[in-house]
Amino acid sequence: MKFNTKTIHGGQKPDAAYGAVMPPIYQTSTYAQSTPGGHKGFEYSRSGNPTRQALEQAFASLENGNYGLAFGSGLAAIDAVLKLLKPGDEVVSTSDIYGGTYRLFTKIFEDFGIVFHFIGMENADIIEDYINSNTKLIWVETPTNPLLNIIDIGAVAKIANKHHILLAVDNTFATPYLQQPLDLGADIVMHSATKYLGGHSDLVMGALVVKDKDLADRLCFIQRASGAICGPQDSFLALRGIKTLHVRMQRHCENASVVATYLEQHPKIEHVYWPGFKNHPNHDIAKLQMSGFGGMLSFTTKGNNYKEAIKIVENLKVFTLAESLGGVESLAGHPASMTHASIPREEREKLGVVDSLIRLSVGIEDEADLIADLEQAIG
Ligand code: P1T
Repeated sequence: MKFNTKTIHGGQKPDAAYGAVMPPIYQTSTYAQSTPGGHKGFEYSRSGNPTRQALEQAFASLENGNYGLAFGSGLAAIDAVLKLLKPGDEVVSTSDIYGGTYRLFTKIFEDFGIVFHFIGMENADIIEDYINSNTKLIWVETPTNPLLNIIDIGAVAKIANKHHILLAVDNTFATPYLQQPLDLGADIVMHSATKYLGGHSDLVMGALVVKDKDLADRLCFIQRASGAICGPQDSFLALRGIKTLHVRMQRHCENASVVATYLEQHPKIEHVYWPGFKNHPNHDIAKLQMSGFGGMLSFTTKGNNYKEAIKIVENLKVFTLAESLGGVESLAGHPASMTHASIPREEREKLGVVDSLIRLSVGIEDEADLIADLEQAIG
């Protein structure tokens, strides 16, 4: 099945009971048993729920995996991956990552004895310098949040494979429409399904997809034992959102390209971070491993003035000033004070998350309205 058909049919068949075309919302915590253990495949909704199961199969289908798992948030999904580890284990992670991921790693899992190395991975070879016999996981986010760096998943997978280390890729920004990390050699693909997969800013959810049965069993055990699952209503909403993923992503990519090109020539703009530009440091890798450049971009204004950046995001009218991304509506954010505030200033600025950085999640509105809004806000 081609991707644009999988979004609509992947993992979904008409419901066995009445032929409902959309998986019904099985709003139940438990299931009748005829005798202890005598059930019809579901016994308790933390362990499994038919609506969630349909969604998990859809996740697996989109990412060319064999097993999908749905969680109550993206961070709950990341938390489950980290629970594969033991005290003393080491993780090599992309340095430019979502602030909440950094906070989970450094404020929770470091206390449990996991050691993290945060490094720029634009040149994958550098990863080997941080690998030792304790290294168990490489965590990659690409494109990165918020600076749209691109990491060569295939090159990192070769290193992970050579050293028998798990490779997990946060595919939130790209979505499986643009990039399929399992096909490039990753072991685990992770999503904040809150974003493009859901697509309508109406739910918070996480996803994991893997190919390997043993890994799936271990993650499934963690999902059930820790219990950070999503409910049937949200599962239904995500299934509905996924049906238009391909058409939404097409428009997100087109609009982001128009906005990036507009900002690039604006006299008040210092730099535009967007992997579609030929002079983006890893444009060639983006072109190879992604089928488009996505709907996200960031930019800085000349003079790196905090107050000016805040004025711009406050002045926007079609773009809404808000955390999050990936919905049909355009959002603007100020990473240093919002999504990445949990990264210490010094670390943040070293990465490039400076005071004048503004991040845009370009929605699927008419491009003329988006440009006019930026024009009046930037001045
Ligand atoms: O918010 P949650 O569903 O828990 O997902 C966390 C997460 C993980 N990975 C990436 C790349 C993310 O962007 C996020 C969440 N990000 C935002 C809320 C944001 O505005 O950047």
